[in-house]
This record gives sequence, C-alpha cells and structure tokens, in this order.
Amino acid sequence: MDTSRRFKKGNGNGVQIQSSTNREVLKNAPVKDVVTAAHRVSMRDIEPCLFGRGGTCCRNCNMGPCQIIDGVDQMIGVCGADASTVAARNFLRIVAGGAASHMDHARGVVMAFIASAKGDAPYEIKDGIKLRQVAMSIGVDVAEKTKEELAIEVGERLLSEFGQQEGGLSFIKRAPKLRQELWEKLGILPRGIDREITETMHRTHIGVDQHYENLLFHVARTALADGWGASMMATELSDVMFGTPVPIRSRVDIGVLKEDEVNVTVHGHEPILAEALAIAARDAEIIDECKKVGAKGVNLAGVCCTGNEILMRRGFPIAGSFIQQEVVLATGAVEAMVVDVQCIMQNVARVAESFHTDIITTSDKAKILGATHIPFDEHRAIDVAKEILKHAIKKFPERGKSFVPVHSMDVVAGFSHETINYMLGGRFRASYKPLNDNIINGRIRGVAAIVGCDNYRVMEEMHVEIAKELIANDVLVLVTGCAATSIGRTGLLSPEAAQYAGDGLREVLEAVGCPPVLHMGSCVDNSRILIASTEIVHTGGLGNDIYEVPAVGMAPQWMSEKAVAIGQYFVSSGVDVIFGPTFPITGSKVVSDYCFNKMKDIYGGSWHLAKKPTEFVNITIDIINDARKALGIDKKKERVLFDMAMRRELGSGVADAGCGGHA
Ligand code: NFS
Repeated sequence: MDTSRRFKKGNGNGVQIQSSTNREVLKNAPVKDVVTAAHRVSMRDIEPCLFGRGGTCCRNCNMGPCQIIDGVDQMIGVCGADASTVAARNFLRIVAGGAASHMDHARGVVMAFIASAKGDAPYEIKDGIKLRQVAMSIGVDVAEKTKEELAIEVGERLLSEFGQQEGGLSFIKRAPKLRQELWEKLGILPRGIDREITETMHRTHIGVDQHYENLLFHVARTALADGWGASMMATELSDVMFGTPVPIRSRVDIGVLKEDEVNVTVHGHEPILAEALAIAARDAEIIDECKKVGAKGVNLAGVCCTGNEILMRRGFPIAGSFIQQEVVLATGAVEAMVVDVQCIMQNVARVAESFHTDIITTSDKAKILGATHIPFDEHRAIDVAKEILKHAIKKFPERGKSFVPVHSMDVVAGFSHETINYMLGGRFRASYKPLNDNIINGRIRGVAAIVGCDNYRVMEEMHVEIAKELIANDVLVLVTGCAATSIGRTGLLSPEAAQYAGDGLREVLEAVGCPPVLHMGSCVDNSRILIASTEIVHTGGLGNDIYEVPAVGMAPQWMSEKAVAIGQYFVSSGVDVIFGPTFPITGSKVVSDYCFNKMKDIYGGSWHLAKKPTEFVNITIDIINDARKALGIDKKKERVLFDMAMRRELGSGVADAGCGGHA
C-alpha cells in the first residue's frame, strides 16, 4: 500500500515528544530515528476528520458511509438518520467497546478466581476478610464455609451474571439506595453483562433504534454494567486473590530499567499474567538461569495498567505509561515486552525489530504480526510464566548498546478504598467519618479524580498542572490508570508533595502522612472510587446520594473507548465528569445539549468539555463549590488547628497502614 499520501514528506520536525525522559531516551537511543506515536501524530498530513471527531460519520451500512451535517436537510444519512441518531449510535458503540474490554478482562479474573479456589490454578485466596465482605455484600451466606467453598460460590454467582438475561447484577446493590431507585425508575438497571453489549450492536444496526434519548439510556445501562458490574468484579476478586492494596513505595519512569538484570516489561491489563510473572521472577530456577548468562536477576517492570496492577499490590516499578511504551523499547535494554490485551500499540513490534528485544504475545485474542506467541493458560500459570522468562533470559547476551536514563521518581501507591477508610479513619474506628468531617469543616474543599490515558495529541503538562492547581485549592486528588503514572513521574505521588497543597488540605495530609494525590490503581479500579463515594454517602453529612458529594471526575488526555465508558458510569452514578479537548458527540447539537446539560437533571451529574488546564480546574472548583453550597457547608467555619492529641488520633492507623512505608 502506498502510504505516502498519508504522511507529510517531512521528517517529523517539531514533534512534541511528551515527558523529558522520553526526549532523553530518543536523543541518546543506540538506534537513531526510532519512530513513535508522537512522530506519527506530527507526520500525518490529514487533520482528524471532523465528522468522525464529532460523531456524525455513519458507516453502519453499505449505503454510506454517510457524513451528516447537523441542521442541513440534504446532509442526513441515506436511510434518513439525522445527526442526533448517528451521534448517539456512535457514542453507544464507543461506550460498548470500552465496557466490553473491561468485561472480558473481568471474565478472565472470575474464571481464574474459580479455578484457584478449586485448586486448578496456582493463585491463592489471599484476603479472606475481603472475600467475606464481598460475599455478604451480594447476599451469599458465609456461615460454615471454607474460604475455598465461599470463593467458588461467589465466583460462580458472578460468572453467571455474564450470560444472565434478567434479574440485575449483584454489585448494583452496593450503590446508595436512592441511586438504585433512580436507575430502576429510568429502566436502566443492567440485566446481564454480555446482554447489554449484544443489545448495543443490535440497537445500532441500520434501522433499529432511532431515538437519541432511547439510545442514550442504553449508553447509561451499558456503562453501569461495566462500572457496577464487570470492573467492580475485576477489582474485588483480584484483591481477594492477590491481596488488597496497602500503601507501598515504588518508582516510576524508564529509569527503573536495569543495566545488569534481564529487563522484562509486562504491558497490557490483566493482572493474572503479571502476577504469575511476578511469582516466577523470584523463583530460584529463574534466578539461576539469569546467573548463567551473567545477569543478576529478572527486573520486572510494568507498562500501562498491568503496571498499575503489580505496582498497587506488589510494589513493582512502572517503566512507562501509554505514551512511553515505544520509548521504553528504544533504550535497547529490554529483553522482552510481554503483552496481553488493550492499549498495546502495533508499532512496538517495529521498534523491537531494531533491537534484540522480543515482543511476546500471550492472549489468543490479541496477536501481533512479528511477535512471538506464548499462549497464557491460568491453569499452568507459573509454568507458562517461567517459559516466558527463560525466553527473555536467553536474549540477555544479545543485548547490544543500550541507554537507560538515570531518572525515575519515587511514588507511594496502594490506596484502595479500604486503605483510605483505614488511614483517614484510624486503626480503632476505621471509617470515612474523618474524611467527611474534613470536607464538612472545609479543610478539604472536595475530591477530584483524574483518570484515564495520556495522549500525544494533548499538551504534556495537562495532568500535572491540573493536579497541582487542585491540591493548592484544597481539593484531594485521586488518580488511576496512565494519568496516575504521568502524574507520578512529576513527584506528586509522594508524601513530600503535600507542600504544594493548600493550608487546609496540607494540615490533614501532614497529620496522616499521605500524599496529596492518591493512586487508586488501574482503570478497572475506578470501581474503587464508586465504592469510596458510596461510603462517603453512607457515612453521613454529605447528602443522601452520590450527586450531592462535592466531587468531580475527569480524563484530560483520554484516548481509549474505555475512558468514555468509565466517564459515563460516573455520570450515570451522579458525578460531573470533564473530558477534553474533544468529545465524540459534538457534531450533534441535540446530543451535546443532552450530555452536557440534560444528563445533569436526570442523573445529578453530566458531561463537561474543557481544553486548557485552567478550564478543567475552574469547572471543577465551581462544581465543588456549588455542591458545598447546596449542602449548606459553604460558609467559612472558624479554623480549628490540629493540636497534638488530634494529630495522634488521626494518625493512629497510619503506622500500621505503613503509608510512605516500604518498597
Ligand atoms: Ni485506561 Fe489502562 Fe492507560 Fe488509558 Fe490504556 S492503559 S485501562 S485505557 S492508556 S489509562
């Protein structure tokens, strides 16, 4: 195929390479002219299509593709579909694409969970307390059952919800009561996980659902099946199997690669593979194999959300976020990049060709031309993991010139919703009350979640500028996904960053010794934020439903469909969500008005659009201030400075929680 039309003749001069480490590696890489996504963005001759970007290009049948112009009669689809129908249909397919990724991920976790409980896979039931809590929350009787029996019952119940046709999802019952009633009244309670995806494809086929509002209700239902269904299953069962995260120190950025060890980066999403590699990397046989080739051991480092999974639970370092995946390989110091599913750029295989690096695919659902395929099977997880590592070890003697940057940054991760409960609540009375009290008394203005991807089309400083400005305004920031890694690279995930916080927030942070930006995990772990919000509601003083809590979500550098699914389940749960710089429905005025305004009346939270960091911050603070006003907590209260006794009381859980603790 002639690609010359698709690229400018130029050599990508003026390329905006994000992250100073990326720039340093590309400058010093042993192989020059490594082409990354940043170069491809700058080389593309054609501006992104306005119809595609605004959601009004329909290619769901072969009378088109039809480009629709809102308000122009002759520019509706050949079938008659107008801009609102097409934008709503496309939006639904985006949300379903994202949700399906989380759902298939969750299915894998649940199946591995059941296999482990039956003794057919090598993972344990590490957190028995959480298993009982999860079981009770979905109405499974815990009495007189072994851990394994209970795990099988919980696992099989949840697995059945994938193919279920009617009856609702178990975890929905964890939402505040008023929220559940609202979903029921609107007729959007998800019925079965796979059913909502199949129905999406049906509704969006030519000639089926033609009413934008009806389509947008199914958008909400599909997203809820993700957030309060699949993603929550993935997080909760992974915690039970691999351990619920507690604060843990580690490092992020490309400098975590090591000159004298076999560098294996694990990239993708599913913790099942990464956990097996983490266990195998410590195996005596593997360490022996390393010594035979002159390496000290295996240095396992994460990329993208797999990285977040093993960082949160095991403290393994993260080599890079989404935008760093090609640059990590450009160091020439990686023996193997092991991938499973999602967010893996096809170009990693091309970059690897210039080095001794092997790309190892492990999922039969996701193969890459030019990669080595070693299929992962959870039943023989450790054997497969060892096979993969031995493959990588053999590559070590072939490593040629390499360049590993010195820089990596200290982070503290591991803030599960249980940890927040424990840290802010204290050892003896773990509860969200101190957090609620500090929001009510105004030391903490509110909470903002910065989630989702990083993206070469967005200015580099976006995440960090927003985070810094928010904490300076006493907003506690929660992060997940690649946003967490990109903010982590700048040092804001360490307790020392409390110095950037406003006076009120800093007082609280110093009392408990935690960072102003709390890393809550991978993208499926956004479900932790749903549970934390519900806990805040149940604790009292901040309203009776999630929409009343002074909290905002945002994905300022989103690129994946999964981010949109996440945004929508937050909106449907009552949270205001800001995306930017573009949003894929803006080609229809009606759908824009619905998403940006009407959803607020329906759900209590809606979508918002912002481009610059200041816009994200201003919208967030306005929403939080409005929520405070509605709750009647906007009046300035007399400041009570923390005395020693209060600090001791608030800090009583911290020593054990080990915030800022150990690697
Ligand atoms: Ni979320 Fe994580 Fe990263 Fe975006 Fe991709 S890895 S699941 S989609 S790019 S945060």
